[in-house]
Amino acid sequence: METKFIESDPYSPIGYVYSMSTKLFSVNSLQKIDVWQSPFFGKVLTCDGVVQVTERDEFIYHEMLAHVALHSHVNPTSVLIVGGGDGGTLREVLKHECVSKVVMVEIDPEVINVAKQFFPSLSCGFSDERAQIIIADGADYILQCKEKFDVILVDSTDPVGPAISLYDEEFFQNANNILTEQGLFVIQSESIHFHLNIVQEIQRKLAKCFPIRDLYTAPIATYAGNWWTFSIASKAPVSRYPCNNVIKECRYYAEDVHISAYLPFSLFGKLNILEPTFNRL
Ligand code: AG3
Repeated sequence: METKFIESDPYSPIGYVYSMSTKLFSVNSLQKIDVWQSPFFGKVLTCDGVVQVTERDEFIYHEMLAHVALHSHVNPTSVLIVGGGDGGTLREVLKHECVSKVVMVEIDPEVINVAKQFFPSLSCGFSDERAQIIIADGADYILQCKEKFDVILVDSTDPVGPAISLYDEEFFQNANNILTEQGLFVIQSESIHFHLNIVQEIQRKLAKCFPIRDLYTAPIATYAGNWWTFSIASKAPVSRYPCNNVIKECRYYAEDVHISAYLPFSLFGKLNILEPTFNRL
């Protein structure tokens, strides 16, 4: 029997309606987590009524979150993922043989359990010996952390509930403090169409903590606003071009995708987003 799911996205002026075959699972933890079966999207994970992952298109988001930074560092060996409990970002990071250690800090253990049970194609990296999974608040973890990372990836929900602190200037500064000298930081930063104020704000806050920053995008059909952005920052100069041969095991990410994902320079002024400081050559 078909059932309708109406998305209730706190920052979007529209709400998508999905035809789902059935609801497979539901649990209340730090947030309300639901797993749905859709005839078109496969399994769908929602948190507090907002779509986080669909089996059909999650690869675009996860590949783009992970691989741009990992190809902008000459030799990334250590990676910290903040959030990312479904495992999709971890799966992508582990494709890089140079990466010898990945720490994933997820605040909600139920997301990990649900991923293990319903999304084996995302959670496949949890058993990798390079991966260390920690259940903690990412903002607290980063504040107390004594080790340094080459890449930090923030894979969170929209800036609501426990995720709000991951979008603070203080969090960006604390992340900067635990990056190696050539380290890179990436955070999913919402859409240009529906969340321009959030994009502008994230870039402004990043500019206070990092001398080098930029903004790249990916088309994501299942996140309302679709013209999705990722904010990337570094302490040391970085180019918009990949600095090593790009990995081949991707369905969306590729060298030309990496280069063309960056927002065209002339749009920063038109959209009132701070000018980027990545090297454009
Ligand atoms: N994290 C970003 C979800 C953003 C969804 N927002 C929305 N639909 N308005 C997804 C986590 C996947 N690992």
